[in-house]
Amino acid sequence: MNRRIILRASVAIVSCTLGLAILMAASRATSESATAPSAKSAPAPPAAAESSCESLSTFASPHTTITSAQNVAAGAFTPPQANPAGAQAQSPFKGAPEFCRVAATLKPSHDSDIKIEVWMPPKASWNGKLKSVGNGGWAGTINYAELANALSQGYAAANTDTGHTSKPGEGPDFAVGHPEKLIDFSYRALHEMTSTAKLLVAAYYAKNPTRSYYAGCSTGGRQGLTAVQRFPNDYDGVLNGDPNNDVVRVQGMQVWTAKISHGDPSAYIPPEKYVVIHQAVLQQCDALDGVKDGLIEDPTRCHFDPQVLECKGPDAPSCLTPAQVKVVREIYAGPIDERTGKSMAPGLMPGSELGWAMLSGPKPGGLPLAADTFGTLVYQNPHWDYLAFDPARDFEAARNSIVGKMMNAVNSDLRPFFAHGGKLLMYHGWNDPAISPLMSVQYYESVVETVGGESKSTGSIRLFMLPGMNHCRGGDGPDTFDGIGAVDRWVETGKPPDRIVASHIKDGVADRTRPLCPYPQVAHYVGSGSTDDAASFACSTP
Ligand SMILES: [Ca+2]
Repeated sequence: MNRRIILRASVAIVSCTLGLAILMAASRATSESATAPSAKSAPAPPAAAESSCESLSTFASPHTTITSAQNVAAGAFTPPQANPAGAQAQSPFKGAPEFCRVAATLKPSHDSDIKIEVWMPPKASWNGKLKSVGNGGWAGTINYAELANALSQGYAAANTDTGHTSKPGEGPDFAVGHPEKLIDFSYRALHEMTSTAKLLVAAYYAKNPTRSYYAGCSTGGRQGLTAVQRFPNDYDGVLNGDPNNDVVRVQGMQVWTAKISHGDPSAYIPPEKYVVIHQAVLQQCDALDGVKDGLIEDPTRCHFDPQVLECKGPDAPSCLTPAQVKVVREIYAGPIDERTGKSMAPGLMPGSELGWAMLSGPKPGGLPLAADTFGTLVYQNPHWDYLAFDPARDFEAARNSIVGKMMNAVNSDLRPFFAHGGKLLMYHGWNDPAISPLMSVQYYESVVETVGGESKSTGSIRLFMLPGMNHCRGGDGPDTFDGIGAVDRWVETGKPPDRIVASHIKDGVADRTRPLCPYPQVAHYVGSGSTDDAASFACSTP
């Protein structure tokens, strides 16, 4: 696996000079954005009359080229072959209504090549609002599935490939020698897309969108937090899940977790043992919340010590060797500076064990993304070896690199976004095996502190933690909820969501519902009624 990563990284051969050029572009971009005036796109003067879809092919705007504008009949859209198989498998297109599909290319810099699509339902079925959707991984494709979902919800919808074209699994090689493309990926493409989408909506309907929302998870979560931090006037409401916004610490934790799992063969934990560890965790912590249901409502109260699983005799499938016990402890604890003992980033939570193959399994799917961040972007070294990862040295290097200076979105001062009524609804799965859920907790708490305490923040930002949910979706916990609906009601009424009902879907049927509660509240069983029914639970502070 190590060899595989080195081979992948070797595609990108970057000289030190080139790296310096990227760094300089990064710092220039950062300072430009810091001093730039409010990014609010001037309200477009709507056209006097609605436009036909085809007439949008002559739509004119600076550095914008419309490549296609045509009506698509209900259910008739077929995504291109290049779209990730997962998006096609969901088949959200068959139920999509007819729409006007506009594709455009934006070139805000000489090296930009930002593809965007804006999908607009007929005026009679349009809810009057724009919903932008985010991407995953290194992006590089249009997220057709989420465009179709937004369309089916009544929104005009927008998405961008973030300025480069990638096949699934490709890393950040697009950025090598192309600092402007890394700026586009980091924050510019989404902002440019948003401005252009608003103009296209105004031209098509002869009416500005009454509200503009954004929804995204993982990389999409980073994109959403980037928007509220850098371009606070772009959106009225943002739905933000499992964000990779602190790329330095998230991907540092990922690389480090893979290193401790694979560096010492005697400490490697066969995936069959994940179940053993998970069962031991549940045995100790499931009932702490008053309901034995396979879910840990508040894993921060679960202080599981894997010592209880240490083999009494030789290694066996049902126990852990002392070296494995140590690795399990470290996975929960997260990376530390080995010299000072200082925590560099939070680890994974008790309850997440069934997903540990993501970083600790034989072919950790989450590792290439993180390893490319360090190998290609931080060190520009095709021979960079994740097994030599040193938290103290490598977190610092990442923070001082283009990753920290340009991709990171950790500014906790959201007052400009809140000042115009912007609402930020964050969520994170407690069982996320890729991005520590405590990253969202820490960012949320930093915003609360920065804006002056909970009384100042509670009307503008809320965090909902999902017990038993994996990365963005899936897992034993309820993971299906109307997040954008909650954002919309919040923006329209000014009343923040006090609970959101989520469902666990099995074979197309909801077999369990549970309220999600605004952090730090958790759901408590009221003592009567089905424990699979949200009505039997109340939100309260522990
Ligand atoms: Ca429980």
